[in-house]
Amino acid sequence: MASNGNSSTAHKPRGSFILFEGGDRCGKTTQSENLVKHLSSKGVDVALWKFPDRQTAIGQMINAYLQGKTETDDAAVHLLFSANRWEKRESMLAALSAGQTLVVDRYAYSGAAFTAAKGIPGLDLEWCKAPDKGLPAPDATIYLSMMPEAAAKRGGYGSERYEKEEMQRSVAQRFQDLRDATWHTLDAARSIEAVGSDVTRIAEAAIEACQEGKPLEHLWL
Ligand code: Z5A
Ligand code: MG
Repeated sequence: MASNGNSSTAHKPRGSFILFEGGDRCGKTTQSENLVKHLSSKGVDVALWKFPDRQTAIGQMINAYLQGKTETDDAAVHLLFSANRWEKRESMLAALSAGQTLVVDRYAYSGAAFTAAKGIPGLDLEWCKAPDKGLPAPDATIYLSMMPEAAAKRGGYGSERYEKEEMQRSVAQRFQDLRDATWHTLDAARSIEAVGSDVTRIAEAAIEACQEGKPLEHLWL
């Protein structure tokens, strides 16, 4: 049947996938929450996501590992973090194609950076990236850059497994190896407001590009 051309059949532009990455205490959660508030106030359909998603059965295994309640083989826990993203893939694609913008607090770049930072023979960066190949790729990755020593001054690191300065330094190096065309590096040692105004500019440009038809890409293929 031919379309009658009314607005109910008009194509709605997809939402944008805006990702925050960076080390511990650099301000990812602060900035992602502020961005969601700002976009909502402008009428943008937007949701905040976070990885690991500790609510799922896989996420609960990850949570126990991060809190030091269980010991898991490093390769196995890496695959759990990746599976935690794959189990959310369909709902992520559905939200984006329904026009919802997703602001995401950590994703596959954290996955690869943290495991590769352990320096375990065989678990190099390429091995670490492999299980996430083909996942939806972000339209903009906002990397909040900060010296681990400075981040530690923000109330100190927590008590979870990776929250140590030496580990954070190694992670920061791996993040540099993962930079790609989606990457925007911001100096996260500035005020919340100064970082936030750069974040808004990057996010609004990413949303506009998606509205103009930028296709969704896939990670590391
Ligand atoms: N991990 C992994 O190994 N593999 C994976 O695949 C994934 C993750 C996805 C869970 O992280 C751990 O899982 C993480 C990586 C690993 N381990 N580490 N490290 P998480 O996301 O649950 O926790 P986190 O992000 O590392 O820590 P965080 O405390 O949530 O940091 P943040 O979100 O970047 O910071 P924040 O909460 O927004 O801010 C921290 C404090 O600083 C807070 O008091 C703020 O008010 C303050 N703040 C924020 N911005 C500023 C500025 N600009 N000036 C001054 N003070 C500020
Ligand atoms: Mg956080």
